[in-house]
Amino acid sequence: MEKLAIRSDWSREEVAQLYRTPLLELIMEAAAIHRLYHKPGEIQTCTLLSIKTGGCPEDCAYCAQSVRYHTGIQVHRLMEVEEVVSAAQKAKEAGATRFCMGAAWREVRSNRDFQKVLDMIRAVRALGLEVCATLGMLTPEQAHALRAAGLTAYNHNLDTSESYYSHIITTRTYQDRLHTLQAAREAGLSLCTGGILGLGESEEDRIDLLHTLATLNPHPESVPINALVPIPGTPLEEREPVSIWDMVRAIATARILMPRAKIRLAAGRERLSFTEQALCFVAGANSIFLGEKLLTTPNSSPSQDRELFSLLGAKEMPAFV
Ligand code: SAM
Ligand code: DTB
Ligand code: SF4
Repeated sequence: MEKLAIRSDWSREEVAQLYRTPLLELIMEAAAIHRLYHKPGEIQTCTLLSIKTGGCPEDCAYCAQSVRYHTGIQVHRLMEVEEVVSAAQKAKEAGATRFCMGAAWREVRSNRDFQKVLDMIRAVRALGLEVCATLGMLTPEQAHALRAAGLTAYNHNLDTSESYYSHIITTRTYQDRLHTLQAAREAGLSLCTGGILGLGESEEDRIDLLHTLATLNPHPESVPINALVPIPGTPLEEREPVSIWDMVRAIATARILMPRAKIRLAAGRERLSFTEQALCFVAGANSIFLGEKLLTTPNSSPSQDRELFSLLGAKEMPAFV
């Protein structure tokens, strides 16, 4: 198999056809493409830290941190720079190469808080880690300031299709999301953007989401595929868990459409067996969140992940690949 040109001109029909390829064939094609563009066996390890938790004015129906739902989480104001640096140092010692800071904001509003986040970025970057942040909507000026402080990537998920979006979030639009992605890209930040499966979306919605991601030009540097973690108290608390086969199908399709991207097996990994996770890696996933916690919910434990890496002979991808 030869490397083909990376395409951002996928038609909706091509994406749909690919998505509906018989699963075994799809996985094998994805694995072949994966080998061409990535070192098989290398997995990126990112650690998340919620630097500002809860109290968010948005109404994202899946989220533990929206002020609209009674989820019982512990609200926490913006952390101090020293606390964040110490968490990043621990993450580095545990083997993480990227540190992702998440804030439950609709957008960055306070200049004082923003300056503090810039200080966090400078300090974490100085540890030799890649730094990612997810702070809600950004203006072009804020995006430039983040870049100047040394931010590697900006996470801003599209979550689902444009047409299903208003069933999940009413306080902002899909276009708002795309504008922030554009601001981040124009400032020279790598984009980390993906979605959540299991919100109640249809197959068509999943195809639409993958089509939107794969027609971003250039492709996102990383694409998190989250499985909904149902949060008691949110409108989606009773959603059926997404099947492993749907996860694998979405991962394999994303791998084929966006060969160079890191595809992250993100939230929801905790409930997958080693065998199921291995299948996701074979299908093209090559990034995970490492650490006890995601933002507010538990993640697979680091000791289990060490066992998984050892079993698979997997290695951490070095920073700044
Ligand atoms: N407030 C910022 C925003 O919305 O962009 C950043 C933080 S937000 C919690 C980051 C992402 O986490 C969301 O876009 C969503 O994709 C994912 N997420 C949040 N809650 C989730 C859940 N319960 N299950 C799966 N993914 C979730
Ligand atoms: C992403 O795509 N998933 C992460 C990260 N980017 C910010 C967040 C997952 C959150 C899961 C629910 C929680 O822990 O609150
Ligand atoms: Fe707020 Fe982000 Fe949660 Fe939406 S996903 S409620 S914007 S923290």
